[in-house]
Amino acid sequence: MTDITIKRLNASQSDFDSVLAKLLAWDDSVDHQVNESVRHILHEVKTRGDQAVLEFTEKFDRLKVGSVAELEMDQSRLQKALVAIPEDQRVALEKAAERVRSYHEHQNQKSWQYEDEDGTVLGQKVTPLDRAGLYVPGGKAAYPSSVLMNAIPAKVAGVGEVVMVVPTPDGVVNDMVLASAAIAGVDRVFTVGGAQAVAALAYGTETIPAVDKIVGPGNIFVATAKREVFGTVGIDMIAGPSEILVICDGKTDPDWIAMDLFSQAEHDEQAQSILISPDAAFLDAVEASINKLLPTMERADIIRTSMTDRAALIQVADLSEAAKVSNWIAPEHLELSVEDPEALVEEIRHAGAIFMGRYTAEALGDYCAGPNHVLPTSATARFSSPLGVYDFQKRSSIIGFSAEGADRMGRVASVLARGEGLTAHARSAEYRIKGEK
Ligand code: HSO
Ligand code: ZN
Repeated sequence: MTDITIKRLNASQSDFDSVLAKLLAWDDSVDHQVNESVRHILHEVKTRGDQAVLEFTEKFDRLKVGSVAELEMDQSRLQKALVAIPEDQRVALEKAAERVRSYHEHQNQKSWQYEDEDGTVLGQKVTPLDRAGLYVPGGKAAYPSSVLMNAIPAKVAGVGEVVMVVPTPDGVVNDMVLASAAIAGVDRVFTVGGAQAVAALAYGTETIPAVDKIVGPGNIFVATAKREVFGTVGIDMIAGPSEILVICDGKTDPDWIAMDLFSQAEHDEQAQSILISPDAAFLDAVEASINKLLPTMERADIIRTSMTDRAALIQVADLSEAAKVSNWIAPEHLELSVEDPEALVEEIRHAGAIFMGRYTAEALGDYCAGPNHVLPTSATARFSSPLGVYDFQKRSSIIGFSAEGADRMGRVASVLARGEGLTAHARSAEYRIKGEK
């Protein structure tokens, strides 16, 4: 196996910004053929419901059944999956679910209200969504951990019904995925995938109920379909490839860091792994570890492509400069593999999840630390947050005027309404001003 040469950058080089910007860019161009075929599928499912779902499932997943009801896996089937998987997997899923649940319980939002001096009550009422749809990819991209990460916050939020869709090409079912659905408390599961599943969740069919929001990752067809149905329903995000950024002071075992970089690189060829350190000799040591460990990896081919195309070893003057570069990248995952992570985290402004200290491998966060592993990618951590309970709840404003309040604020509203030329608004407010008619 030939060694990989990883791009080496120095924050002091004159073209650093442009070289890094080029490295961070990834191909997210819209494919018109995909767009067209997704639009066709959405239209068919919207207008022909179950029948279209059956036809597309036969065409794309080679699964022929007489009715969509036959594509539903009931709770007893999920329970069967739970006993079919190896005991250690069931125990690990249950442990992970428990931690994810208790973490997300801390996120639960509460309704609140207050009363001002004239007895007017103002507040905010928090309500969970009635129904959420969870897309789970099929085949090798099916992650049971993602079922937990998407479904548990929805259940903790109090969502009335969580409906999961998962493709089962040729009828091959992933028991670990179904077992995760059972543990997470998913209410209904349909073995439908692709844009047709997104369409069914967005518009509803005779058998598959329409949901209010669709979450979960998927291939280009699923992502395009989610983009198209946004507005009819809510969506979580359109996730880009996985990313990891490690800031290391040079005192962590280079093998640990190499493996942490691999852990995201192995997701797919477009994943991005970056190491920043003030210690040039340490960057060399990690590169040597990478080439020593690569041949031992099951997914060596994916890691090789990902790291050759998109990885970087960046030398900086000190940890403060590392934090600056990291804030510019706004990574999905950020490991602070340093002596004093508490001090460094003060300087971090943009990251999906921050992993503190040498022992906190990002992989633990992917499975069982508790926080969500659905995180903002492609620098969207500048303005967005991990998937959470708040994504499955919405807020209504509460306004309750007393007679005094209606009098006082009615005068303000009246002036503004007349200024806008909206007489009905003005008079509606004026009716409630004492002594006016
Ligand atoms: N690192 C992925 C999540 C995942 N990892 C699932 C393993 N399984 C995106 O944050
Ligand atoms: Zn991962």
